[in-house]
Amino acid sequence: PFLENVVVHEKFLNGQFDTSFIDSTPELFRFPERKDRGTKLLSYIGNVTLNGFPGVEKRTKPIFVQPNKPKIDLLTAPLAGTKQILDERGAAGLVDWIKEQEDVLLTDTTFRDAHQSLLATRMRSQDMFQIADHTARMMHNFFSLEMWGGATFDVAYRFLKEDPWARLEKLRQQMPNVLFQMLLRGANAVGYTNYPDNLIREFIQESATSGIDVFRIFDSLNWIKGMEVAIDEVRNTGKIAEAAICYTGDILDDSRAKYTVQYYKDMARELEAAGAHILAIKDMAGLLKPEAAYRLISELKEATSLPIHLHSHDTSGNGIFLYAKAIEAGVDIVDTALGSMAGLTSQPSANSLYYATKGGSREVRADIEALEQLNYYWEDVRKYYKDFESGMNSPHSEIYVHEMPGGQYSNLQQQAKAVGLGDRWDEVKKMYSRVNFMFGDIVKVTPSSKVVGDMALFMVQNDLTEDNILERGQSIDFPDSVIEFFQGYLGQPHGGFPQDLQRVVLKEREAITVRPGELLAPVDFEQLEAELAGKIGRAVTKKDVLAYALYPKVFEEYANVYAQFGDTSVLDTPTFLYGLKLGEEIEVEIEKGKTLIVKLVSIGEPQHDGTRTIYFELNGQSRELVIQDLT
Ligand code: 3PY
Ligand code: ZN
Repeated sequence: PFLENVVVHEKFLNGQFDTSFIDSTPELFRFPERKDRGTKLLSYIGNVTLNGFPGVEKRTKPIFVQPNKPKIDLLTAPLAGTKQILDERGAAGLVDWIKEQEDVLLTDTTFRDAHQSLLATRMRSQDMFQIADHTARMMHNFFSLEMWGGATFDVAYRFLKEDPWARLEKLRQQMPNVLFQMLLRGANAVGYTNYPDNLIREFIQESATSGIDVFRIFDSLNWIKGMEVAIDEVRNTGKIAEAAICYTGDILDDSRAKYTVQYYKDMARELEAAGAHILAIKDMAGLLKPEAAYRLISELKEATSLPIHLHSHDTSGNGIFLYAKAIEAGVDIVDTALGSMAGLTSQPSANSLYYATKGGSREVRADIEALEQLNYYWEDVRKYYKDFESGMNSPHSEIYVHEMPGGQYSNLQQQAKAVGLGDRWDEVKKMYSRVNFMFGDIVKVTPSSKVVGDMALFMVQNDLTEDNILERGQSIDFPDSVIEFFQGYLGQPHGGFPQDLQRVVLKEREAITVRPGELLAPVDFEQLEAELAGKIGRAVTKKDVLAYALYPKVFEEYANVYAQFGDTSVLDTPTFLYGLKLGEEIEVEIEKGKTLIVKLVSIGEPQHDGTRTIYFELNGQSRELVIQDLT
């Protein structure tokens, strides 16, 4: 508009103007190349077609069936559910309501832990959006949907190049009736290290405003101090603080004297005193044996008046039996996944549990027909992510030995492959168990489990054993996460650190014993916003700033990729992971009512500079793009 006004200006037309400033400042006229959304998407598709997607074997795009969606009426609003109970009666009212229920309530983890545990957290928002309207109608009687937090926040930015906040907000619009639940790692939020208190508080506020109702809060060492700030802030938002005990060891094994029933009862009482609305038993690795569950839940019911919510993983194959015993002992809510996303390192199947409790004194509340139909959808979608499957295809009772969390199994395996230890995976698993005992038998859940995993990889890579570590470790630089752990930056483990190993790892560094949040300077959000805006050259939102504060590098990288390719979350998953086949045409809805039709016409020969020209049609018009061939 400025230039258009200039050229029609009277003085300009009469030649009465002076352009010396313009002539002497050419830098003002170097505009960044502004690419439209269509071109950016073509550029992404061209790149992934030529160069593949990290972690996906490069091959011709497989033929996938269109995921089978239930044929139901989506025009009728979903029935009211637990979300309305919370909104109408508040947190305390919801807790009373839970206690009044006779049958067993379910939390569905399909949108979070199930794919974190089976598919290295790679499930894209698009696949959730496609089924969310159905889910709201067909699972309206669930207690909650665990659909955010844990590793999904980080992985969304890091690997999927999409915004987890946008996932939350859109799902919230699509599913207004069932409580949304997230996993929050206490003082580690959704990251791998302790953060300043004000960042934890802001993150919780923003999550609550964006749609989270139930915050499952845990500390990776069961250190209550690491959970207090989060519990307090969740209470400030009026949402539900579900505080978790992380279950480790084996209460039935007298030789594992560190984690006894008494230990868990004491912890439950402390969590109740700290303000928990619900008590979660977070059995992140699936170590809780059926008889142990019966005993633990019976005793916890005596120790506190809180409703009990059990989370487990089916790695051993004992999940349904374990839940049956927990139900007998009076558990209020259990976590399940839809059948085709359940089992093994994921949660036990809701569908199976429904039948397992049928005819008993406490049945599971679910509409089995609906669950079976939704199953088909996820069965088809899961095939997209085949390359991220862990390869585990039968129950592993060895979980009782290595104690690796379900959410870690497929992720650590990817990490092992990435450092060239893919074929020594068995050794890594054994080492994982040894490292646990070297560390003093600790709770292993993110991020403490990551420290154990990093150390196990490091020891296998460097041929270290528990016998030579103290001696050889003197001259070795340990992984950063291991150093941070022994410095006390993840908090204090029950029973303290093994001092010999701590000395070897830390060398001249000091360890702390206070809560890291007491030492960390508060985040200056304004300064961070300015810094980020400078880096990415666009207006930033509060959500961006929070993500940047949590993971500066990951967020910056995401923002750069976004600037280059635009919003790739709108692509269907096969295209996102494999690109297009020659002659293939797809439709991409870039916003409501705005669809692009993209066709890959041909791929040119490689040029001497390593590029190729890719010929597309975009809405019927020819488009050529020069893309670097990195293969
Ligand atoms: C996470 O913290 O991501 C977990 O799922 C821990 O079990
Ligand atoms: Zn889990």
